[in-house]
Parts: sequence; structure tokens; C-alpha cells
Amino acid sequence: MSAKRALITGVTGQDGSYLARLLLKKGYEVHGVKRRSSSFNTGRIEDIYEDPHDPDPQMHLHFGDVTDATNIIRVVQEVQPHEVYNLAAQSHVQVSFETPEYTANADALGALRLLEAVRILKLEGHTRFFQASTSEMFGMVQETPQTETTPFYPRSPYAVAKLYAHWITVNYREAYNMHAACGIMFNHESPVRGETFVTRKITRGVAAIALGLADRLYLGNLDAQRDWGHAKEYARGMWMMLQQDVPQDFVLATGQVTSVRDFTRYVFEDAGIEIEFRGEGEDEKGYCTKTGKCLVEIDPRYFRPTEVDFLLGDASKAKAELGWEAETPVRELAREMLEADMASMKDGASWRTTRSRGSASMSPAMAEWLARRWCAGWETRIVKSSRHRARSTCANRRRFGGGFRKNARMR
Ligand code: NDP
Ligand code: GDR
Repeated sequence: MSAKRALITGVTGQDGSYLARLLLKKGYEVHGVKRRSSSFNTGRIEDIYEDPHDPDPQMHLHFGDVTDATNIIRVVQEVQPHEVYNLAAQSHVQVSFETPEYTANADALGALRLLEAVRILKLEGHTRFFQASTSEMFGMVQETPQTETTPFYPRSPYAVAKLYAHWITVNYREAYNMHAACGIMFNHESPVRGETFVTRKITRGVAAIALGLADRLYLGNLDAQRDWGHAKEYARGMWMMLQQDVPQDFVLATGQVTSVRDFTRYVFEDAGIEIEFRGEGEDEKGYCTKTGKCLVEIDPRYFRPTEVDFLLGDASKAKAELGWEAETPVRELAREMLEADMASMKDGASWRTTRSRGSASMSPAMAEWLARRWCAGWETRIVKSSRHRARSTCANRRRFGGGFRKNARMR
């Protein structure tokens, strides 16, 4: 029997990179949609990329963009996927306030374009569809914890766009009998989380401070509370949803909540630095209890026009019907992320260089580290090629050098 074909939009993102690995491991032929970019944007999937000239490649990349309907129709036509995972999105909540129209185009209409492509090509009976919905749709929460039946109250252009994508997916399921499912996913993180989301910003900032490359971390709302899980487990949940006979929507969450302040404290603690927060509101600061140095400060530019203060999910339905459960506690997740950032910076990945290369950047040490974790038990070919790339990236780093910036200041 020939392999199942999966099409992943957003394959170069955090979740796309975990999902692609999972599906390759399960024997799928994986097709990813990658945006044309003037700078490098495939860092997260570098080690699983296969040259099209290799015999029988299982991983294929297609240039594309979910804002371009003709491109999407052509890619779906070429691939004839058994499963489509729509992960492409402008996924930063704060950025959506600055780019609301683009966010609506990519995040709301992007889902519609894919669903329409499946319908236009008469693939409704062949193609299953997964939509990456978000806990942000609960926004100003109407009940706690949030479940599949909790009413939505979105609080950002991002959340409003995602709400459209969620409901249009439900509508296509009901109207055209499509196998379409939405995962209402609470925050999930990993060592390859985009560098401007708060968890990764903290682990990178603390690593830089611990190594003497930066002296302060600037954050926004320390009171915000989130239900943070590990991205690799959420990728597994996505796949599980599309293996069900009857398509349904599921909440994926850990059922545990942590504030930004506590997450920051945990990460410093793991780096061997105890901090205590003093002061109120915008004047609150985090001080090292040993040296008295101020290490964390509030910068109001990171406040959002409308904030989501608290999110806590109840994934009982996913546990009962999919057998899915979050496994990694937030402290373990934080430690894993810090460890990866420390390894990466210790290896000479410069603070400034990794920053300027954007969220997809990966240092040689991190590539090695991830290759070891991801590829344990996989074909050695992948490990070897990743090591080879890691070495050449390292050589380039040495060649081009790079300094560092004193303040861990980024969105
Ligand atoms: P990332 O921001 O890491 O990845 C987003 C991906 O979408 C990237 O590959 C990006 O490409 C791609 N993309 C952005 N715009 C377009 C476009 N117009 N056309 C094609 N591709 C595009 O997000 P995550 O991996 O964290 O999240 C995956 C999905 O899950 C997103 O839809 C997100 O909204 C949703 N989600 C995420 C949660 C989380 O906590 N991580 C929770 C709930 C939902 P490039 O690399 O070129 O930028
Ligand atoms: P979120 O993630 O908005 O929940 O969206 P993010 O990590 O950006 O923010 C979480 C909370 O932390 C507060 N915060 C800060 N956030 C950022 N980015 N930078 C800061 O300096 C900072 N200081 C405090 C925020 O105000 C917020 O309350 C993520 C994305 O992955 C979405 O795509 C996804 O849908 C949701 O998670 C679930």
C-alpha cells in the first residue's frame, strides 16, 4: 500500500516542525508549504529536509502562501493529500493589533481557501482537514476551566480571525460532510518556540543574563496566566483527531495554570539565580536576592490594548475519546527550553546574531541537541546530515562572528 500523504501549511513553524517529524516517523509522505523569504526560514526543519534528488524522498516542500488562493488550489491538486493540517498563521497576538488586515487574510481566509480548494477539487471524500484553533478564542473567559462548550469572547484581531477559521471549518463539516476537525489548543511551547513569545523570550533572556551576555529582561504583563504545555504532545493530538471515524473538535490543554511572573522565577531558579519581585504595577522589578541587581523590568510597550488575563483548559474530552493527555509539567518544559538556550549560547551563538536571524534561527549546538532528542532511534542518516549542517553552520558563525547586545529587550 502506498504511503498516506499529508499536507502541512506552516511547516516551518514550531508545530509544523514537530508534526512533520511525527508523520515521517509514522511512514507518511509529508508535503509542507513554505513561504518564499529573502532570509532563511527553514531552520526548524533543516535536519528532516530531503533533497528532491535523493532516491524516494518522503519530505517535500512547496512554495506557497495561504493568502494566495490559486497557489493553494494548485498545491492541493498536485499533492492530493489524505490529510491537510492548516497550521499557517500570523500567530503573534500583539502583532495582530498592528497588522489586523493581514492577520484576517492569513488566519481567517487562509482556512477558507484550503477548505474551498478541497471542495473545488472534489476531494471532500478523500481529504481530512485539521484546523489549528486557539484558546485565545475564549479571550475574556466566560467560565473556568474552558471546554469545547465554553462560549467564545475573542480579545484581539488574531483571536477574531481564528474564530472565523474555527466556525468556517465547523460549517464545511456540516454543510459538505467533510472530515474536518478543530483542535482548540492552549499555549504550547518548546525549545523551537518563536523567540518573541513570552516563554522563549524568558528562557533566552535568562540564558543570556546567566552567561553574562545581557543584564536585564524587559517584560509586559507579569500577572497574565496561561496553561502551558509541550508542543510535541499537541502535534500528536492533531494527528489523533484526524484518525477518528467521526470528526469533532477537541480542547488540548494541561489543566494547570502558571503566571508569567512565576514562569520567570522558575527559569531564573533553574539557571541558579534566585529573584524576588518588588514594587507595584509598571514599577514592579525582579531583583537577584544575592547581588541585589535588577534583572527584570516592566516595559509597557509589551502591554496589549485588550489583554487575555487568564486561560485554563479542560481536556477531559480529548482524554476520554482520543486517549490524549498532556504529559510535560510546566517546570520540566521551562527547564528543557532553558537548557537548549544555554547550550546554544554557550556554543558561541551570539545573542545579536540569533536575534537578528529571527524566530527560525537555530545555533549549531541547538541543532545538535535537537537532532539527538528528535532522532533518537531514527535513521542515522538524518542524525549525520544534521551534524554535518551543524558543523558548517558553526564554521559560518566563526567566520562571520557577531557580538551581543546588552539588554534582553525584544517583543
Ligand atoms: P508559528 O508562528 O511558529 O508558525 C506559523 C507558521 O505559519 C510558520 O511556518 C509561518 O511561516 C507560517 N505562515 C505564516 N503566515 C503564512 C502565510 N500567509 N502563508 C503560509 N504560511 C504562513 O506558530 P506555531 O507553530 O506556534 O502555531 C501553529 C498554529 O497553531 C498557528 O496557526 C497558531 O495560530 C496555532 N496555535 C498555536 C498555539 C501555540 O501555543 N503555539 C496555540 C493555539 C493555536 P514562516 O516560518 O515563513 O514565518
Ligand atoms: P499568547 O502568547 O498571546 O498567549 O499567544 P505570548 O507568549 O505572546 O503571551 C502570553 C502572555 O504573556 C504576556 N506577556 C508577554 N508576552 C510577550 N509576547 N512578550 C512579553 O514581553 C510579555 N510579557 C508578558 C502576554 O501579555 C500574554 O498575556 C500564544 C500564540 O502562540 C498564539 O498563536 C496562540 O493561539 C496562543 O498562544 C494560545
